[in-house]
Amino acid sequence: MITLYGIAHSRATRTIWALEELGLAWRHVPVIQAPRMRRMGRDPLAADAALNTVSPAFLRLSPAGAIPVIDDDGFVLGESLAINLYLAEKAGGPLAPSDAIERARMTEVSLYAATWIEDAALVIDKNAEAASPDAAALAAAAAKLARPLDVLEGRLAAEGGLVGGRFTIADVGVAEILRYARPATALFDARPHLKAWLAACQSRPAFQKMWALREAEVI
Ligand SMILES: N[C@@H](CCC(=O)N[C@@H](CS)C(=O)NCC(=O)O)C(=O)O
Repeated sequence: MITLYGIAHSRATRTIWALEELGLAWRHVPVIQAPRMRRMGRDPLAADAALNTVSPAFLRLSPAGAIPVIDDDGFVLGESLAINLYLAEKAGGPLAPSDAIERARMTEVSLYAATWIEDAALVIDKNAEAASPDAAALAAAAAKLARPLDVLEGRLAAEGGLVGGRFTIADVGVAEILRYARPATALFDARPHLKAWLAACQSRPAFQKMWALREAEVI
């Protein structure tokens, strides 16, 4: 049985979505982010604090102190995109790489999204929720995203998918990274293949199930 550590208001969405896509049995241990607790005025090191990313028990499991983490019968793994690639290979089927080239392509696009897209996309996400959005930061983030989003748009237009012309585990991670940028609608209106691809990803039953779990989550 796979145990997933991490609340659904975190990058654990990627793992929950993947687990649901792959039909793997899992149980949920909702570890909360310590910074989120502090923002809510709760002390993460208090004796009665909920399990969180600075709890000694969690740090013993994962010294990185970040969620998500999985424990698959004693195999402990962090980093959401690595977790998802592992889960897909474990489950097999069309979401998994069929050979070394597909594995490399999935790794490539996952790392591309994590290193070239995620930070700027998070700026958009944070500002979308802010009482006074930072217009300069938003413009800089949109400018930084132009080339990487063009790269994905080109790949989708040419190949009909990110890897292998089909929905794979790489789509889960990349779609969840791009979700942070979604409030910047002009970025997607200018890239119709990317916009349609993200909508198709988010219409999948496994995404919807993950989203319902997240919406129902009490933090
Ligand atoms: N690259 C990591 C990032 C993990 C990460 O930053 N997780 C955040 C929540 S989304 C976290 O655990 N923050 C807790 C903390 O900073 O104490 C991944 O994709 O898994």
